[in-house]
Amino acid sequence: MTIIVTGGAGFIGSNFIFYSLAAHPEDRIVCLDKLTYAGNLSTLQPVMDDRRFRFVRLDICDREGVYALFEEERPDAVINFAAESHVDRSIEDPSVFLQTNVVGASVLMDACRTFGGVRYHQVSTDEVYGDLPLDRPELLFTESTPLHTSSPYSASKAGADLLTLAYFRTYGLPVTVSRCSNNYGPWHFPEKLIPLMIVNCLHDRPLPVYGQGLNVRDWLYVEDHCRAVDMILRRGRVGEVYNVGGNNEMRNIDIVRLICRELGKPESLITYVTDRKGHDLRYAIDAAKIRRELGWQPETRFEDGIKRTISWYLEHRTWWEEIISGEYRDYYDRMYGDR
Ligand code: NAD
Ligand code: TDX
Repeated sequence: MTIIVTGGAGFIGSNFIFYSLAAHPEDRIVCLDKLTYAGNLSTLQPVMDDRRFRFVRLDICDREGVYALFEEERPDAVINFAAESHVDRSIEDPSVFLQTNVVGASVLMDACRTFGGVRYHQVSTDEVYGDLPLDRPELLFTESTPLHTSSPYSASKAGADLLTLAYFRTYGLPVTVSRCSNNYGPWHFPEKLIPLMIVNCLHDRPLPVYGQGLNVRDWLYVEDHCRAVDMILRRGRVGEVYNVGGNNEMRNIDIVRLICRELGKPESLITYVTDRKGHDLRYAIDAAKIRRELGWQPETRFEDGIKRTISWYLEHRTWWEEIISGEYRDYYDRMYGDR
C-alpha cells in the first residue's frame, strides 16, 4: 500500500510513521506536512533516506497541491493527523483551527473521492464529547455519546469528525474515525502538559498548573494509539467510529507531582495560575468496541510509559532546546533549501 500520512512531522504522526514503517515493510509512506510551528522535520531524520518514505511540504488546504500529489502518488489510503492541536492557541485565535481542521479535512476527502474511493481515516479526539463531571466516576464516553464541544479546537475537530461520517453516508467514501484520549511519549511538542512540565523542571522554572490542578485526563502512551490507528485502517469497519483510551485517569496535579519526584525537583516549583477558559473537567473513554472488534488494548502501563518519556527528554535535549530557541524552524531551509 501507499499511504499518505498528513501531519507526520508532528507528535503522533511521526510516531505513527516510525511504527508503520517497522510493522509493514511492504508499505510506502508519503508524509504531507505544512511544517507549522508544531511540525519539526528533524524528527523525521531517521527515515528520510528510507526508500519507502517520502516527505512533501504541503498545506492540506491547498486543493491544487493535494490533487497533484494524489495524481502522482495514487495512494491507497490517507490518514489525517494534520491539525492545529493546542486548545490554548484555539482560545487565542480560532480561525486557523477552522481552516486546517475542517476545510483541510474536506479537501483531503474530496481528493479521496475524486481519485476513486481512496480509504480515509480521520484522527479525531475524545474532546469532541465535551467533558464529564468529576463526581461521577462511573460515567465514560462511548461512541454514541452526543458530541458536545467546549473549545474552538474541539469544535473544529468535531466539525471534521462529522464531515468524515457525512462523506461516508453521502458519497460512500470508505472512512473510519478514531477518537483517542490524551497521548504522551517521545517527540511531544513542549507546549502540552507533560513535556512542558518536564522541560520546565529541567530548567528549574515554575510549573504553571491551571486552576487547582484537579482536572482529569485519560493518558495513553503514543505507540498504543499508533497501533490502534493501524488496526482500524486495516481491519476496522468502514463508516464506523472507534474510541481509543488508556484506562488511566489522572488529575493534572498528580502528573506534575510525579514528574517532580522522578526528576528530583521540589514541589515548590508548582505555581497555580489562572484557569483555562471553558476548561474541560474530565475525559474518560470506554474503549470496549475496539477491544471487542479488533482485539486492541493498551500495552504500556503509565508507570513505565512516563519513566520512558522522561528518559527520552533527558536523552534528546537538543531536539527540545532547538524548539524552545526557535532554531528548529530554520532546519528545513538548512537541510532542504538547496535540494
Ligand atoms: P501536533 O500539533 O504535534 O502536530 C500537528 C502536525 O500537523 C504538525 O506537524 C503540523 O506541521 C501539521 N499541520 C498543521 N497544519 C497543517 C496543514 N494545514 N497542512 C499540513 N500539515 C499541517 O499534533 P499531535 O498532538 O501530533 O496530534 C495529531 C492529531 O491527533 C491531531 O489531529 C489531533 O487533533 C489528534 N489527537 C491528538 C491527541 C493528543 O493527545 N496529542 C489526542 C487525540 C487526538
Ligand atoms: O501549562 C499547562 N498547565 C496545565 O495545567 C498546560 C499546557 C496544560 N494544563 C492542563 C490543561 C489540561 O487540563 O493540563 C491538561 C492537559 O492539557 P494539554 O496538554 O493542553 O491537553 P488537552 O487540553 O487535554 O488536549 C490534548 O488532548 C486531546 C491535546 O492537546 C489535544 O490535541 C487532544 O485532542
